[in-house]
Amino acid sequence: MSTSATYSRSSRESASLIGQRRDMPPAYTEVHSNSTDQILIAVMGATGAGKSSFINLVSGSDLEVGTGLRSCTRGVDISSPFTIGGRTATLIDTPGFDDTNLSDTEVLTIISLFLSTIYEQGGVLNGVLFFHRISDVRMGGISRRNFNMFRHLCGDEGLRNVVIVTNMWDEVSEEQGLARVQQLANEDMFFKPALQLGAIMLPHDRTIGSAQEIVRQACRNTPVVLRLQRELVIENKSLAETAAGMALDEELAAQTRKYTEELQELQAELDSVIESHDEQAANELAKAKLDMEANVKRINGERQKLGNSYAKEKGAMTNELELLRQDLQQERAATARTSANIARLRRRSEQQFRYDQEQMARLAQSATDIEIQQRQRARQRDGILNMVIPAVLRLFHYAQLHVLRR
Ligand SMILES: Nc1nc2c(ncn2[C@@H]2O[C@H](COP(=O)(O)OP(=O)(O)O)[C@@H](O)[C@H]2O)c(=O)[nH]1
Ligand SMILES: [Mg+2]
Repeated sequence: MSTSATYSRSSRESASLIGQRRDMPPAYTEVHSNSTDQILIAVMGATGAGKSSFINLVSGSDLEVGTGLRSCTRGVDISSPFTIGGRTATLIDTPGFDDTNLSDTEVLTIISLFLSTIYEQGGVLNGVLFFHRISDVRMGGISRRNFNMFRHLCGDEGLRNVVIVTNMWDEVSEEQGLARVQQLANEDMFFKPALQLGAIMLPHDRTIGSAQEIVRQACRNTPVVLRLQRELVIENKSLAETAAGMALDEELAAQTRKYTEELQELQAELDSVIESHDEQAANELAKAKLDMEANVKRINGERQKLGNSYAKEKGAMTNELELLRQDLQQERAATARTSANIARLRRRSEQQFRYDQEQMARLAQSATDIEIQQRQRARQRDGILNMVIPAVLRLFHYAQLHVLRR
């Protein structure tokens, strides 16, 4: 039996809503928003947290779902739009900051490109879902890193539209799950600060009902501009200057420091084994040193990328969008021309039809007139004949009488 079935109603209710209700005034709302019946929700969290599965379940989409530890969301993915509470919702799937195909810099760049572009195009997020596996024994490195990056890109102001979704309840006992919820909600190093700033925590038990309830919760929000959107679009910062960019750069810098120290230690060891002529140890250390140098190079490359890839990609994306917009305009103009031509043709054929009908009516009338005339003429002729013949007959009669009399 699935453990989700044993996740009883009362305990689900007790865990169902943790965090403050959002009757607080918006900390930072922007003037423009999606049309009121359009809902846009971003879904974030570590790789394998169940984001794509959730999106597929609630929207009927067919996004790729992971089978092992490898991630499959390459960049941002968009669900099919679906109707909920009479409104049309679209969910945005994002890669986690532990992706097997993308570096963290690439993940942040992709999320930044999406968030800034959608905001520039007049779209705002009604909510952000952060997925956390309740089956994780503790909020380990990956979950914590993902949540840290998430906190930086949402900012305090974005948290009131955040739902922390706990899932994979079928992999823990009810007691374990509820104890973990309490721990996550009550400890400063976990979700407590976010919950105090307006985020809420809801469980997802893999049923469509719980998925819809989570989406409905996000539909009730007033759309909010996330910190990363404000920094990139309104304050025109570079990605490296944003809170999320700085946090990631700090992490990369710490990694560089660590690798550089290890490299120095390796070098010292290598010097001593070279002195002691231990060739095998020297070879092993030289190889370890090469690996470490490659690590330092990779991390430095990531830091450089963090400094310039967003601007480069953003430029390319803006050009692409401009071309698409032009294409769309041309298509719209062509459609408008075609519609005008069709309307003109329709008017003309209607005119022609009316004209033809009038002509036909006129012809029919003429035919009737001719018939009438013919009938009249026939009647006249008959009349004339009727008058002439008796007259002729009479004349003949008189003439006859006259002859006979002679
Ligand atoms: N046991 C269990 N597995 C789940 C649940 N949700 C998703 N999964 C599985 O977790 C794996 C990763 O899911 P996926 O949706 O690809 O996660 P993503 O990387 O966050 O998009 C897949 O094998 C899913 O079938 C759940 O609630 N319980
Ligand atoms: Mg996925």
